[in-house]
Amino acid sequence: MRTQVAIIGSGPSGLLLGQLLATIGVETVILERSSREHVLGRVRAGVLEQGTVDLLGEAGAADRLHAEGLPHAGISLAFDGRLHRIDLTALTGGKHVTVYGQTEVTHDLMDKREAAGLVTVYEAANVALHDFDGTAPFVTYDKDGVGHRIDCDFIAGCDGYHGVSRRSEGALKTFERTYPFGWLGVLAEVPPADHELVYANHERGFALCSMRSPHRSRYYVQCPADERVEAWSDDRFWDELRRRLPPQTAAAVTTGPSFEKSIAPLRSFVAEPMRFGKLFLVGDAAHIVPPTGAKGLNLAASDVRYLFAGLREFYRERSQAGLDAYSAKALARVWKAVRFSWWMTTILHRFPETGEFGQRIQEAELDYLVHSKAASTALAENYVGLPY
Ligand code: RFL
Ligand code: PHB
Repeated sequence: MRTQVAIIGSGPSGLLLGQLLATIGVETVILERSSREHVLGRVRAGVLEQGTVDLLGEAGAADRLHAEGLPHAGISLAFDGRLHRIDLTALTGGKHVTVYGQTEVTHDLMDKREAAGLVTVYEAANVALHDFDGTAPFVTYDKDGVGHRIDCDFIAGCDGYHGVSRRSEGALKTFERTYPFGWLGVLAEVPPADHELVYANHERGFALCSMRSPHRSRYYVQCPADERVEAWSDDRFWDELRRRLPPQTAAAVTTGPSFEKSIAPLRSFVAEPMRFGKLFLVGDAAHIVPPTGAKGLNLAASDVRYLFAGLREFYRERSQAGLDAYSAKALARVWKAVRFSWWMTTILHRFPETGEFGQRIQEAELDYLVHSKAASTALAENYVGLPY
């Protein structure tokens, strides 16, 4: 088989890149290790920056997002037993974020791809990348025990943190920070405790009230990194969540049976550069941020936008300039989001090793943050998304 761009991974990065390339007539094949159902079963991000919404619109995959996405003009930080609202819209000259689940984004992009008759190979095993530092790259994989080969112009490594693309290149420099805790997340068919997201700093640990719709809530609590999800009954989760919230917010939590419960480790990670010859790393394949700043999915979208612009320039004008600039452009934005996500994580979580000094510093920082217009503006500007 031959295609123009072979895309590894059908998460949001791979699907969005494929859809954008389809709008300019560039052919793609997506190779995905898992099944369609498995990809759609993963519950992850929930907050989209305006740039991400715009890009989904450009890809022609934003009809349901526009109809069902919830625009949010603010978030609250909870500490000292009460909520402190950050007015994102007032502080950023009119910007907002949109609450819409990653699962729905993926669903919409998959539907669009299928309707256009574009090829995705699910359950592609042993995907391997070849000759991307030469002139004739190709990808091999097995499907139902039979070996296949796809020749292509370029390979887009959109296969996430555990994918094969990054591991195919030895000359990477990596930067990593792990955190001594994870997030235990629950999804339940109950109305949210607040109409906006609440990020809580509490002596028992961080908690987050989020949502997917007016009837569906997503909650998280900080837990030890080696915690087992089986140790958490629904009752234990709801009790712990309410303990970490201000009394008024705790009283507004509607409990109910959870239909998803999982633990995510927290990590900051960047691999440089993001391009090796004809191979481009995109999204989680190149970088991971802790979810505190809601940046993971949005960074994947900005990478896609830079790569799409480079590929469009190549196919339309036969110019390599955009592709040559991809890694540096993407990394400049990536590092700012890595910094913001690390900082949000640092001010909101309990760190076992920093002791009482660290705790007082956190309290001072939060107090400064909500009382200084300059400090809250810096938070708001990063939260709604830095310009591309
Ligand atoms: P994805 O979504 O991981 O998709 C990669 C796809 O590649 C496939 N794959 C392979 N395919 C073929 N061959 C191989 N060898 C392959 N290896 C892997 C995988 O099956 C998968 O389908 O990466 P992408 O597209 O770059 O998208 C990035 C986002 O998914 C990610 O940044 C966010 O979800 C991060 N993230 C969160 N971000 C937030 O903003 N808020 C959150 O609450 C949030 N929660 C999370 C998260 C990431 C998690 N991960 C990665 C474990 C919770 C979790 C658990
Ligand atoms: C979510 O709704 O899953 C979510 C929202 C905000 C975050 C992280 C996750 O910062």
